[in-house]
Amino acid sequence: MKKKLFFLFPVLLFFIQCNKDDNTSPSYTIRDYSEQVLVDQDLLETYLKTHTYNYENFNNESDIKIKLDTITDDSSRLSLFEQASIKTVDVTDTDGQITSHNLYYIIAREGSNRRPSVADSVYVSYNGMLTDGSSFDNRKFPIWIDLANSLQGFREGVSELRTGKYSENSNGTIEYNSFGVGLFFIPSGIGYFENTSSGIPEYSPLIFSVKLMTHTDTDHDNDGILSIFEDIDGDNKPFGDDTDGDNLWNMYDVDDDGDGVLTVNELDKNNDSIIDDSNNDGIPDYLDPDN
Ligand SMILES: [Ca+2]
Ligand SMILES: [Ca+2]
Ligand SMILES: [Ca+2]
Ligand SMILES: [Ca+2]
Repeated sequence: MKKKLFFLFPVLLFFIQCNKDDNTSPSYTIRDYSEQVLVDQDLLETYLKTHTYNYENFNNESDIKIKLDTITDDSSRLSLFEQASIKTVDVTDTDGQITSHNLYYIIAREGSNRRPSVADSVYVSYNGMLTDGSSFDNRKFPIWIDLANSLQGFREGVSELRTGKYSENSNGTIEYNSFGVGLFFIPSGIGYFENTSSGIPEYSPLIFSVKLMTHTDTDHDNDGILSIFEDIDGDNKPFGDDTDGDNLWNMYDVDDDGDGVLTVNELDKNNDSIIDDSNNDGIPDYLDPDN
Protein backbone atom coordinates (compact mmCIF):
# COMPACT_ATOMS: atom_id res chain seq x y z
CA MET A 1 0.00 0.00 0.00
CA LYS A 2 1.35 3.37 -0.94
CA LYS A 3 0.96 5.86 1.82
CA LYS A 4 -0.30 9.27 0.90
CA LEU A 5 0.85 12.31 2.80
CA PHE A 6 -1.70 14.91 3.72
CA PHE A 7 0.07 17.80 5.34
CA LEU A 8 -2.76 19.40 7.20
CA PHE A 9 -0.62 21.55 9.42
CA PRO A 10 -2.48 22.48 12.55
CA VAL A 11 -2.45 26.22 12.79
CA LEU A 12 -1.53 26.26 16.44
CA LEU A 13 1.66 24.31 16.12
CA PHE A 14 3.17 26.27 13.31
CA PHE A 15 1.97 29.79 12.93
CA ILE A 16 2.64 32.52 15.37
CA GLN A 17 -0.32 34.82 15.53
CA CYS A 18 1.09 37.66 17.52
CA ASN A 19 4.78 38.34 17.82
CA LYS A 20 5.54 40.56 20.79
CA ASP A 21 8.90 41.42 19.25
CA ASP A 22 6.99 43.63 16.81
CA ASN A 23 5.04 45.27 19.59
CA THR A 24 5.31 49.04 19.36
CA SER A 25 5.18 49.42 23.13
CA PRO A 26 8.64 50.68 24.16
CA SER A 27 8.32 49.20 27.65
CA TYR A 28 8.10 45.60 26.45
CA THR A 29 11.21 43.47 26.80
CA ILE A 30 11.37 39.79 26.07
CA ARG A 31 12.24 37.72 29.10
CA ASP A 32 15.48 35.75 29.37
CA TYR A 33 15.25 32.03 28.74
CA SER A 34 17.47 31.41 31.77
CA GLU A 35 14.99 33.15 34.09
CA GLN A 36 11.78 31.92 32.50
CA VAL A 37 12.94 28.30 32.54
CA LEU A 38 13.02 28.36 36.36
CA VAL A 39 9.49 29.80 36.57
CA ASP A 40 8.17 27.20 34.13
CA GLN A 41 9.98 24.33 35.82
CA ASP A 42 8.42 25.29 39.14
CA LEU A 43 4.95 25.47 37.58
CA LEU A 44 5.33 22.15 35.76
CA GLU A 45 6.74 20.31 38.76
CA THR A 46 3.88 21.57 40.93
CA TYR A 47 1.43 20.30 38.32
CA LEU A 48 3.20 16.94 38.07
CA LYS A 49 3.21 16.46 41.85
CA THR A 50 -0.49 17.29 42.19
CA HIS A 51 -1.80 15.25 39.25
CA THR A 52 -2.00 11.65 38.12
CA TYR A 53 -3.41 9.77 35.13
CA ASN A 54 -5.16 6.48 34.37
CA TYR A 55 -1.88 4.56 34.03
CA GLU A 56 -3.38 1.16 34.86
CA ASN A 57 -5.41 1.24 31.64
CA PHE A 58 -2.45 1.04 29.26
CA ASN A 59 -1.45 -2.60 29.60
CA ASN A 60 -3.22 -3.63 26.43
CA GLU A 61 -3.22 -2.88 22.72
CA SER A 62 -6.44 -0.95 22.32
CA ASP A 63 -7.17 2.73 21.95
CA ILE A 64 -7.20 4.24 25.44
CA LYS A 65 -7.63 7.92 26.20
CA ILE A 66 -5.34 9.56 28.73
CA LYS A 67 -7.29 11.07 31.61
CA LEU A 68 -5.50 13.53 33.87
CA ASP A 69 -6.79 13.99 37.40
CA THR A 70 -5.82 15.79 40.58
CA ILE A 71 -4.27 13.79 43.37
CA THR A 72 -4.96 14.12 47.08
CA ASP A 73 -2.40 13.82 49.89
CA ASP A 74 -3.84 10.56 51.21
CA SER A 75 -4.09 8.96 47.78
CA SER A 76 -2.08 5.85 47.05
CA ARG A 77 -1.94 6.70 43.37
CA LEU A 78 1.40 7.53 41.79
CA SER A 79 1.78 11.16 40.83
CA LEU A 80 2.86 12.22 37.35
CA PHE A 81 6.10 13.45 38.94
CA GLU A 82 6.91 9.96 40.23
CA GLN A 83 6.50 8.53 36.72
CA ALA A 84 8.04 11.26 34.59
CA SER A 85 11.36 11.03 32.75
CA ILE A 86 13.35 14.12 31.86
CA LYS A 87 14.91 14.93 28.50
CA THR A 88 17.25 17.92 28.45
CA VAL A 89 16.68 20.22 25.49
CA ASP A 90 19.00 23.16 24.84
CA VAL A 91 17.85 26.51 23.48
CA THR A 92 20.31 29.05 22.08
CA ASP A 93 19.21 32.70 22.26
CA THR A 94 20.24 35.47 19.85
CA ASP A 95 23.34 36.24 21.96
CA GLY A 96 24.49 32.63 21.71
CA GLN A 97 23.70 31.86 25.34
CA ILE A 98 22.51 28.28 25.84
CA THR A 99 19.75 27.44 28.32
CA SER A 100 18.93 23.82 29.16
CA HIS A 101 15.24 23.02 29.49
CA ASN A 102 13.70 19.99 31.19
CA LEU A 103 11.15 18.30 28.98
CA TYR A 104 9.16 16.05 31.34
CA TYR A 105 7.52 13.08 29.69
CA ILE A 106 5.65 9.90 30.48
CA ILE A 107 5.43 7.00 28.07
CA ALA A 108 2.02 5.57 28.95
CA ARG A 109 2.52 2.90 26.32
CA GLU A 110 5.70 2.74 24.29
CA GLY A 111 4.24 1.45 21.02
CA SER A 112 5.24 -1.64 19.11
CA ASN A 113 6.89 -0.42 15.95
CA ARG A 114 9.46 2.26 15.02
CA ARG A 115 10.56 5.54 16.56
CA PRO A 116 10.37 8.54 14.23
CA SER A 117 13.31 10.92 14.01
CA VAL A 118 12.90 14.58 15.01
CA ALA A 119 12.77 15.41 11.26
CA ASP A 120 10.13 12.89 10.21
CA SER A 121 6.44 13.34 9.53
CA VAL A 122 4.12 11.73 12.04
CA TYR A 123 0.45 10.72 12.01
CA VAL A 124 -0.86 11.69 15.44
CA SER A 125 -3.92 12.56 17.43
CA TYR A 126 -3.32 14.80 20.41
CA ASN A 127 -4.74 17.10 23.05
CA GLY A 128 -2.85 20.30 23.86
CA MET A 129 -3.53 21.77 27.29
CA LEU A 130 -2.39 24.47 29.70
CA THR A 131 -1.54 23.82 33.35
CA ASP A 132 -4.96 25.28 34.35
CA GLY A 133 -6.54 22.26 32.64
CA SER A 134 -7.95 24.12 29.64
CA SER A 135 -7.54 22.56 26.21
CA PHE A 136 -6.32 24.80 23.37
CA ASP A 137 -6.20 22.23 20.56
CA ASN A 138 -7.82 18.80 20.65
CA ARG A 139 -7.35 16.50 17.65
CA LYS A 140 -9.43 13.38 18.20
CA PHE A 141 -8.75 12.16 14.67
CA PRO A 142 -5.13 11.82 13.58
CA ILE A 143 -3.45 14.31 11.28
CA TRP A 144 -0.02 14.45 9.64
CA ILE A 145 2.51 16.77 11.26
CA ASP A 146 6.00 17.57 10.02
CA LEU A 147 8.03 17.30 13.23
CA ALA A 148 10.88 19.34 11.72
CA ASN A 149 8.53 22.33 11.59
CA SER A 150 6.77 21.84 14.89
CA LEU A 151 7.55 23.14 18.36
CA GLN A 152 10.92 21.95 19.69
CA GLY A 153 9.31 20.44 22.78
CA PHE A 154 6.72 18.63 20.69
CA ARG A 155 9.19 17.04 18.26
CA GLU A 156 11.63 16.05 21.02
CA GLY A 157 8.76 14.44 22.91
CA VAL A 158 6.99 12.64 20.09
CA SER A 159 10.29 11.19 18.82
CA GLU A 160 10.47 9.23 22.11
CA LEU A 161 7.35 7.22 21.17
CA ARG A 162 7.03 4.25 18.86
CA THR A 163 4.42 3.85 16.17
CA GLY A 164 1.80 1.11 16.13
CA LYS A 165 0.58 -1.61 13.83
CA TYR A 166 -2.29 -1.25 11.44
CA SER A 167 -4.74 -3.42 9.62
CA GLU A 168 -7.10 -2.63 6.78
CA ASN A 169 -10.79 -3.19 7.38
CA SER A 170 -13.05 -4.64 4.69
CA ASN A 171 -14.39 -1.16 3.96
CA GLY A 172 -10.87 0.13 3.26
CA THR A 173 -10.39 2.09 6.48
CA ILE A 174 -7.17 1.65 8.43
CA GLU A 175 -7.27 0.65 12.06
CA TYR A 176 -4.28 1.25 14.33
CA ASN A 177 -3.44 -0.63 17.49
CA SER A 178 -0.59 -0.97 19.97
CA PHE A 179 0.64 2.51 19.06
CA GLY A 180 2.65 4.71 21.38
CA VAL A 181 0.87 6.99 23.83
CA GLY A 182 2.69 9.70 25.73
CA LEU A 183 2.31 12.75 27.92
CA PHE A 184 4.66 15.70 27.42
CA PHE A 185 5.17 18.66 29.73
CA ILE A 186 6.86 21.46 27.82
CA PRO A 187 8.39 24.62 29.31
CA SER A 188 7.62 27.73 27.26
CA GLY A 189 11.22 28.10 26.06
CA ILE A 190 10.73 25.02 23.87
CA GLY A 191 7.08 25.97 23.26
CA TYR A 192 5.81 29.36 22.09
CA PHE A 193 7.83 31.40 24.64
CA GLU A 194 6.94 35.13 24.28
CA ASN A 195 4.48 34.54 21.46
CA THR A 196 0.77 34.06 21.91
CA SER A 197 -1.52 31.81 19.96
CA SER A 198 -5.21 31.07 20.12
CA GLY A 199 -5.94 30.10 23.73
CA ILE A 200 -2.25 30.24 24.69
CA PRO A 201 -0.99 33.25 26.66
CA GLU A 202 2.68 34.24 26.40
CA TYR A 203 5.20 32.21 28.45
CA SER A 204 2.83 29.26 28.86
CA PRO A 205 4.15 25.81 29.65
CA LEU A 206 2.25 23.31 27.49
CA ILE A 207 0.94 19.80 28.14
CA PHE A 208 0.33 17.40 25.27
CA SER A 209 -1.13 13.91 25.33
CA VAL A 210 -0.19 12.26 22.04
CA LYS A 211 -1.03 9.02 20.22
CA LEU A 212 1.49 8.14 17.52
CA MET A 213 -0.15 5.99 14.82
CA THR A 214 2.51 5.88 12.12
CA HIS A 215 5.27 7.95 10.55
CA THR A 216 7.12 8.55 7.29
CA ASP A 217 10.88 8.76 6.90
CA THR A 218 11.12 12.25 5.46
CA ASP A 219 13.47 13.74 2.87
CA HIS A 220 12.34 17.37 2.76
CA ASP A 221 14.35 18.36 -0.33
CA ASN A 222 14.03 15.00 -2.12
CA ASP A 223 17.77 14.87 -2.72
CA GLY A 224 18.13 11.20 -1.78
CA ILE A 225 19.38 11.82 1.78
CA LEU A 226 16.77 11.52 4.51
CA SER A 227 16.49 14.78 6.42
CA ILE A 228 17.73 13.25 9.68
CA PHE A 229 20.95 12.25 7.89
CA GLU A 230 21.53 15.78 6.57
CA ASP A 231 23.15 16.36 9.91
CA ILE A 232 26.71 17.52 9.51
CA ASP A 233 27.67 18.49 13.05
CA GLY A 234 26.56 15.06 14.28
CA ASP A 235 24.14 16.23 16.96
CA ASN A 236 21.42 13.95 15.54
CA LYS A 237 19.42 16.94 14.39
CA PRO A 238 19.50 18.41 10.88
CA PHE A 239 18.64 21.89 12.12
CA GLY A 240 21.11 24.67 11.32
CA ASP A 241 23.49 22.43 9.34
CA ASP A 242 24.59 24.35 6.23
CA THR A 243 27.64 22.95 4.43
CA ASP A 244 27.88 25.58 1.69
CA GLY A 245 26.91 28.52 3.91
CA ASP A 246 24.12 29.76 1.63
CA ASN A 247 21.72 30.07 4.59
CA LEU A 248 19.72 27.10 3.32
CA TRP A 249 20.04 24.18 5.70
CA ASN A 250 21.18 20.93 4.08
CA MET A 251 17.77 19.36 4.77
CA TYR A 252 16.24 21.97 2.43
CA ASP A 253 19.22 22.38 0.03
CA VAL A 254 19.18 20.36 -3.21
CA ASP A 255 22.89 21.17 -3.82
CA ASP A 256 24.41 20.75 -0.36
CA ASP A 257 27.98 21.72 -1.24
CA GLY A 258 27.02 24.49 -3.67
CA ASP A 259 29.24 23.15 -6.48
CA GLY A 260 26.52 23.35 -9.09
CA VAL A 261 25.91 19.59 -9.18
CA LEU A 262 22.69 18.56 -7.49
CA THR A 263 23.15 16.26 -4.49
CA VAL A 264 20.88 13.65 -6.07
CA ASN A 265 23.20 13.57 -9.11
CA GLU A 266 26.49 13.17 -7.24
CA LEU A 267 25.42 10.84 -4.44
CA ASP A 268 26.09 7.58 -6.20
CA LYS A 269 27.22 8.04 -9.81
CA ASN A 270 28.24 4.40 -10.32
CA ASN A 271 25.03 3.05 -8.76
CA ASP A 272 26.78 0.69 -6.36
CA SER A 273 24.56 1.81 -3.44
CA ILE A 274 27.64 3.32 -1.74
CA ILE A 275 27.83 7.07 -1.38
CA ASP A 276 30.65 8.30 -3.62
CA ASP A 277 33.91 9.79 -2.38
CA SER A 278 35.83 10.03 -5.67
CA ASN A 279 39.03 11.56 -4.25
CA ASN A 280 38.99 9.46 -1.07
CA ASP A 281 39.38 12.47 1.20
CA GLY A 282 36.72 11.24 3.62
CA ILE A 283 34.23 13.84 2.43
CA PRO A 284 31.45 12.43 0.26
CA ASP A 285 31.19 14.08 -3.16
CA TYR A 286 27.82 15.66 -2.40
CA LEU A 287 29.38 17.54 0.54
CA ASP A 288 32.70 18.20 -1.24
CA PRO A 289 32.76 21.40 -3.31
CA ASP A 290 36.18 20.43 -4.74
CA ASN A 291 34.96 17.17 -6.19
CA1 LIG B 1 23.16 25.12 2.21
CA1 LIG C 1 20.12 18.43 0.95
CA1 LIG D 1 26.69 19.38 -5.12
CA1 LIG E 1 30.65 17.86 -4.77
